Amino acid sequence: MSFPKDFLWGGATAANQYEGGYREGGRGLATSDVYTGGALNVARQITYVLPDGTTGKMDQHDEMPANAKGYIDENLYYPSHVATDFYHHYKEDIALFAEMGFNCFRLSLSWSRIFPNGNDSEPNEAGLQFYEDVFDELLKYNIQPVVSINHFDVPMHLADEYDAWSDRRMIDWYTNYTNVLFTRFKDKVKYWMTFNEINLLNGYPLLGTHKTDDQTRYQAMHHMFLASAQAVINGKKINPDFQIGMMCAYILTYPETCNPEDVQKNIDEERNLKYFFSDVQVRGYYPSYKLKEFERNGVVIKKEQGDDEILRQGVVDYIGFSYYNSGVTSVNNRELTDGNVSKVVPNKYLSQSEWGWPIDPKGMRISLNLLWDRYQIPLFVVENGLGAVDSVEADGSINDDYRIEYLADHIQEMKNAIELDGVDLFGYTPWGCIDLVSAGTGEMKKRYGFIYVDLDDKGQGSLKRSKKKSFYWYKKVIATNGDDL
Ligand code: P53
Repeated sequence: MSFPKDFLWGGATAANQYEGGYREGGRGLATSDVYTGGALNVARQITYVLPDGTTGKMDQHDEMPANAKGYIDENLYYPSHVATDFYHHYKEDIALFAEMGFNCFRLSLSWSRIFPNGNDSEPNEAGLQFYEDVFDELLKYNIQPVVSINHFDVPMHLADEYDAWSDRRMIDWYTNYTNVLFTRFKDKVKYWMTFNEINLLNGYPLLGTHKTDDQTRYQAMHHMFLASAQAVINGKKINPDFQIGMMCAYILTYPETCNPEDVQKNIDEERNLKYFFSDVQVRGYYPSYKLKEFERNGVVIKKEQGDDEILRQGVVDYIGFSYYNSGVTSVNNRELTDGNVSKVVPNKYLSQSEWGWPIDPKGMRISLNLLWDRYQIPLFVVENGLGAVDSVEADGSINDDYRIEYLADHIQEMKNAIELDGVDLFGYTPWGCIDLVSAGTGEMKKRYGFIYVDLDDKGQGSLKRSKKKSFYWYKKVIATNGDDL
């Protein structure tokens, strides 16, 4: 026995990186629409306008001026607008997923496609219909949709007018949004996730707040935890069979040495980067280490009566997580290399991707075990993969053996976690199963797909789809339920 018989095999995407059609079908603007393309070591920029009409640009990690509004500069390139155009290619793409043998497909819904301003009193029917058509197309091939309710943006109106998640009213607007989804799609979607990588969200455009300080971020998080818990509670009433999960970027870190100082620092880091979020969403209450940290740092979470009860009741059914790489924690302060996401201490035992991400398949088994040991609830690897430059040969073929090797090694470690450790893992959706825009850099050339899309970093290309070597490989993996890697 390796992978269970009904194991979910598929691929994962997100609206802001894949869907496009940003002004079609009545869709409203989202914060991701004012986010320019960048590159490795070239930060993506957020464009904004001030009330006096002056425009500006800032790095994602900067604070946006309090009165600034997201702004589209016609001379700049914003990769979300067309992305890789799932909006117009969904039938073709889903047919290709079916050909690979997918029995599930992870996508995110664009909140502003359904509520153009985020808090409209009625949903936009054309937006709902688009997703209904997509779900029907998937179900036609017996592919289960796996839905991320919100992935890395918010309707721009909510960010501009209310500073998004820093405002408690967001809970009601998100609840309204999720109630509409749950009611409309109750017989078409079983697996949901409330927020993609909730542990990575900060500032504009991901969280939609103008400020990035701890007080703002954690207050916003409190609202998101409540919104997520409320969605779980409501969802279960609408369909008790729903499986509603959290989604966490599993940033595995190792202490650099056996120096207890490194080990303690690593514990702190792991709590800060990920466990705080899963502890709240899986256990239903704030962990003591975080409450102590808030006390020390003067962070005061404003709660209302009943909040604690909602958190307790709205615990998630499963943990969806992304796993790409591992990092190293060290108290030894020396020059660090830039892995594009965070400054990382190099791990001499591991090689790196072209974008500086360490490649660590064994870390997949370790991560699965750490999560399983801590929580004892079902796990779903909803992202994993290698971002790499692909070249198209003269005959049109794309020989991405590096991607096959990366994925095979990671799947082998998932198998080990199931076979050797008894971890309850029920699905795998590798990231960007069809090429899409990179979240970190906004590039097209950082590709993850089994399916190639003809588009470059400036938005030039035919959008034509073609199969890479890994397409045929993954098809065989699925056909043998993971036995033939
Ligand atoms: P890209 C950083 C670290 C771990 C996961 O990332 C991350 C990020 C953001 O860059 O995001 C997830 O495209 C995310 C996807 C994203 C994917 O990882 O930067 O859920 O939206 O595309 C890969 O190579």
